[in-house]
Amino acid sequence: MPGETGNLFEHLLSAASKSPDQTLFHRPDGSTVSYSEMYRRSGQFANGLAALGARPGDRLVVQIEKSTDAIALWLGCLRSGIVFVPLNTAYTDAEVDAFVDDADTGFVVTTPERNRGSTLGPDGGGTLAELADQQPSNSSIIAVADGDPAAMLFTSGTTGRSKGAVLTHRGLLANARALVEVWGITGADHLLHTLPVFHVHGLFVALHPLLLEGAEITILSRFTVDSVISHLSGVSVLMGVPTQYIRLLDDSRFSAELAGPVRLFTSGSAPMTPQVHSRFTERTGRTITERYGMTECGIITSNEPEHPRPGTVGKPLPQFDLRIAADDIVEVRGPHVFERYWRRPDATADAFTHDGWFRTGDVGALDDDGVLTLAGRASDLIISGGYNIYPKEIEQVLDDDHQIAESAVVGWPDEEWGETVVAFVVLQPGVSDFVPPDLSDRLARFKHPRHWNVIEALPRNAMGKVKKAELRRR
Ligand code: MCA
Ligand code: AMP
Repeated sequence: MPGETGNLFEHLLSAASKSPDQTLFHRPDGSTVSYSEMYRRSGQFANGLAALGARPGDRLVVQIEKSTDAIALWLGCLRSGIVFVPLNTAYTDAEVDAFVDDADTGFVVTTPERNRGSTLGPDGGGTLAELADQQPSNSSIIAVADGDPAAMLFTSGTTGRSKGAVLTHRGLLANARALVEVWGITGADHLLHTLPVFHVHGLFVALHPLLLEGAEITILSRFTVDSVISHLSGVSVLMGVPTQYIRLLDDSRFSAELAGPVRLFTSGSAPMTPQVHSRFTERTGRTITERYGMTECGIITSNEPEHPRPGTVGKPLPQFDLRIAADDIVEVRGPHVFERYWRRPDATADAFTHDGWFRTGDVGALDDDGVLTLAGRASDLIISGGYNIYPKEIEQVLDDDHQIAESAVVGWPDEEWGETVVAFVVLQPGVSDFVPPDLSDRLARFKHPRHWNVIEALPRNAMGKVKKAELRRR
């Protein structure tokens, strides 16, 4: 039965019929893509995927560089009911294979260099783009029920191995609409898009509210300080993670004159320290609107751009109910929240309370005005530069090394990255000269430990659990 909200695609590209010539994307080389061109390109991808045999409900795993064609592919999946499964471009082949297995699909798109399925290059080259080039641009927009999946993003939630969080058309639309309201996004806005498009932050938060309103986006293939500085003038919105703002502040060219005209700066995915908030305000005279999100829910809370309270993550978005449980964990409920982990009913059941609240795993407190302050996380999760890193995954790889008897991985505070990965290893008997193992085939570079400590024994509590807090204190 068709749902009330319908296919998210129709909402995101409504500007294509209202004002077809309106520019959607500006590329750094000066070329543009209008809303109606994006509409047609997504139709070509939808037809290309159908020609390959993909049907509604099939999962399409994509590990591709950021480009306007990558976004057209996402929109093409939406209109044809194919579930988009984006992966970090830093993942190794071994990591990608595990996700493809879990997603249980034969439909995989990678860059031409990887060539592990259909390919799509950064500038729209490669076999899938060529196949799309030959397709008609009109394709039907399938009717979806409210709970139908639009995308699946792998995340480890609060603990354990990666699970696919199934995100629905309805949930993504509810979150995008709420952000339009809270951040006052209009068709007059122009966003500078610097984030990767394989996470909720870059793929949904930084795109959907702008698309809903028919706004413009300058799309950078990746974040560099130089490219932000050269494209900031003329834009009204910048969204980023703390590491990006820290890098901008470390460059003297990032000035009040440059930042002044930007209407809205937002930050999230990792905590922003009070020092960075104040450095930003001292330099630019402006404030950063900090917000809090999670793959399973999109954005949960945000400061109000007009009245930001640095150090807090603001109030729940419209239609979100938020409460603090007895153990101080933030729990949320509402149409934005995901429905299930892919084929993991056990993990889904564990993630929700018996009365239907999602347990975020973040520890926080609400003040009398309903403003949330986060105090950390209940798990050992490390957040480095906005990427989540699970100690257990690294420990398992380290423990396979012939030199290592056992290992423990912790996050260590770092000015630029927020946290950085530190490994403690106990050596096998007889090993005296430890050489950090080559992890390049098994773990993406951003997960590799940056510091190694050889210790006699891991500190454990009475239950045998490694005392990570004690390791961090060392
Ligand atoms: C890159 N490297 C990293 C990271 N990124 N190391 C640790 N943590 C990282 N996050 C390493 C590379 O492995 C490489 O190491 C070296 O840094 C340079 O790599 P490069 O690709 O040039 O890095 P970069 O382009 O400068 O990347 C930094 C970055 C990036 C721009 C801050 O990490 C980034 O885009 N982060 C944003 C992540 C994000 O969007 N998160 C949202 C998820 P070596 O030199 O050793 O080879 S959370 C979410 O979606 C929720 C809903 C939310 O709240 O938003
Ligand atoms: P992910 O699972 O990649 O979606 O990351 C979500 C996690 O990022 C949340 O559970 C929080 O721990 C963290 N996070 C997101 N935004 C913020 C923020 N503004 N301050 C502190 N932590 C944040």
